[in-house]
Amino acid sequence: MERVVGKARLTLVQGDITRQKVDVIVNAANPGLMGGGGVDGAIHAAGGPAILEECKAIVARQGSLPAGQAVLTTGGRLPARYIIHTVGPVWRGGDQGEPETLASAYRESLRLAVSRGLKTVAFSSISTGVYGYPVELAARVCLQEAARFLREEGGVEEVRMVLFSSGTMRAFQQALEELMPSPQRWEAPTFVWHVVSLTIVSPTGEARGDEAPRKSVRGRAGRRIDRGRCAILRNGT
Ligand code: AR6
Repeated sequence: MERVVGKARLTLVQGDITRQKVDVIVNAANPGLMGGGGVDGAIHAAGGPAILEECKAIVARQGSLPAGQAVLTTGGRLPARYIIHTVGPVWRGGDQGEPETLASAYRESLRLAVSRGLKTVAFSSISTGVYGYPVELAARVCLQEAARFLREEGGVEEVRMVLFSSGTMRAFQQALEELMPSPQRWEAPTFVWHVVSLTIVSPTGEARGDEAPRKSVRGRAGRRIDRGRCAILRNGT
């Protein structure tokens, strides 16, 4: 599923973020940046020890990473060149600033990508696993912030949401459809209602020698059409 926003593509794919061939993938990390379970564990396992080495150096330099912020490391052995590590909020019921912190995690990750000239960015669904953020709510926050960023700030070519499970994929599809409905499709009922066909009726049917022509015929909906006139009929009426 895909939408064009500004000059960029906003895409949803179901899959494994460690296999994405993009400039940078975004990890759902924790403040200590020491790896963990979920997508964080998968990224460290697939990318190798160089990632943890850089994470340790970052923490030694600037301390632990607050929720809503983002830092960049090598992609190690991953197909992606770099990894952005961001920390999402732990869900505590929704009135502890969770939506703002989650939006900040996406925004700061995108700003970091732009500042490093990285054009294709693949995100995991931040906070919706161990951190317990309800995915239907998180999907809306994520897509709203990504769309706002692409419209108002820009600088990337693709924001790709990589959703691991079919349930997460469905939640994001629904949120995207609500936020940016797909253009009307040319399906039969729509076609009937939207296309007005010009039907020119020859009122006499065929010319039949010197036989007196009929004065009128009936249109498809039984409407009378007089000789020498044409009628515009709405399909199906
Ligand atoms: N590719 C894409 N998405 C994945 C993958 C994968 N390989 N594996 C899991 N997911 P989580 P959080 C999805 O728990 O909620 C870690 O221990 C997963 O299905 O990884 O932000 C960190 O160290 C879910 O939809 O991240 C932190 O301590 C989404 O990734 C804590 O968990 C996020 O789930 C962060 O929790």
